[in-house]
Amino acid sequence: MPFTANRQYKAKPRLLESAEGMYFTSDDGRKILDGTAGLWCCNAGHGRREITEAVSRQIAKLDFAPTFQMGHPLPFELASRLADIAPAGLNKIFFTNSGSESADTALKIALAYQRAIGQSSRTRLIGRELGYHGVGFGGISVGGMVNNRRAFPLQLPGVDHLPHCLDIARNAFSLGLPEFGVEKADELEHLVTLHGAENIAAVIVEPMSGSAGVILPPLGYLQRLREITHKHGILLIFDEVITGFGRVGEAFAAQRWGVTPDIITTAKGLTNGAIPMGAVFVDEKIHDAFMQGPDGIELFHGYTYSGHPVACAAALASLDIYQQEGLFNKAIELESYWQQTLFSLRELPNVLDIRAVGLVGAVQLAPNSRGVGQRGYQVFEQCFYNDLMVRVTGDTIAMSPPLIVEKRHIDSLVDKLADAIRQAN
Ligand code: PXG
Repeated sequence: MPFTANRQYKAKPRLLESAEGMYFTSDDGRKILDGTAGLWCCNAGHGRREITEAVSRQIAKLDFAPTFQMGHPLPFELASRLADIAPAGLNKIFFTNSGSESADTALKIALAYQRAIGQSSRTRLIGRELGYHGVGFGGISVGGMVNNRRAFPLQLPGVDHLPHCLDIARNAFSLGLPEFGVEKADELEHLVTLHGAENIAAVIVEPMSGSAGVILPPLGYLQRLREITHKHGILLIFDEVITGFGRVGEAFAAQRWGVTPDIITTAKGLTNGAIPMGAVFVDEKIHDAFMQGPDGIELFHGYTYSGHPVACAAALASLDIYQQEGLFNKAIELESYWQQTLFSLRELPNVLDIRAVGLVGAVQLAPNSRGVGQRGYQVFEQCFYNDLMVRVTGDTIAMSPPLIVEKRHIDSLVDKLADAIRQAN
């Protein structure tokens, strides 16, 4: 099982059998409030009939079509729909099947682009401590979650990392983006001095770290990264696998926080989690650089299932729902209620920090004497038995409810979580 303590799980399994709207149903018939949109992906909630029908129509009409030197209409239609909601300029799209594939695809495009424009010495990639970019070798190399790297010492060479932005000492209980830490972006200048700008291809960061426990970008931080990357001819990649499709408001975090990168990686919410699919959004200038050389294959990269017809159908139906229901505005509309309600947990025992933006939140707990992660796991398990799904990473409980969430669900979520925190020891 992925990222699971297999033996613990098998001793005490947790099984989900169906899902509808804001709720899963477990094998023992309990309705479990989905506080995490599955794994940050079911942004329009579960069991959406429009997606089911689109998928079923498509699989009957064209179940598969090769996309190597061949095409079918749906990826083109989807790419143009996605370009319409993307930040200006990021209108060329490459389809993958997951966030991990999107991250590796983006890194490969960055390297190949630098070569294509005659900057072949630009081979270094810069990630960030505590970053998560999936589990491919590229992703774990630029990623910075130590447990995901430790057992796999053979990684990409020439990678370096910026410092992470978690600073509880200065920023605990910030409402929205934290005030302190913009200077963490200046570390990029140090890496440029150390390695030479002419050797650096790209910087990849999540605009907001999700997996590491919801680490928010300090005010001005993303702008500063953009300025420094521009100044030195380094591509900036935003990994929006979690933040894309409305999670922090607007379609992308790039728009919410007013910083346009050169490449955006996505997956998850692209199909509302219903069918695996990812998409890499690339600035037109990058695409155009590949179209200059001799006639032939411009990018030696792609997957059997790139632009899979059934996945495209799921994505198109998801986009329809997002747009018809105004779901990209929901995280902004509910942000202040979400923040205030979550912050009511502030006085509970062992709460070290609460972070919340858009419809994402985290409660960081103090570790107990049994070790790091023990209290967090206890709260996660207790939430599940309180009929609430949350995520746990270390001692941080992370939440990202579907964007169809209503105030009454937020109240219920916070009550159940409060109860689990009170019970933990
Ligand atoms: N980039 C980011 C920013 C992610 O959050 C990936 C890439 C990889 O996506 P795939 O589709 O290859 O898993 C992710 C995935 C969690 C959690 O609760 C987060 C992810 C996946 C599963 C659990 O922290 N993020």
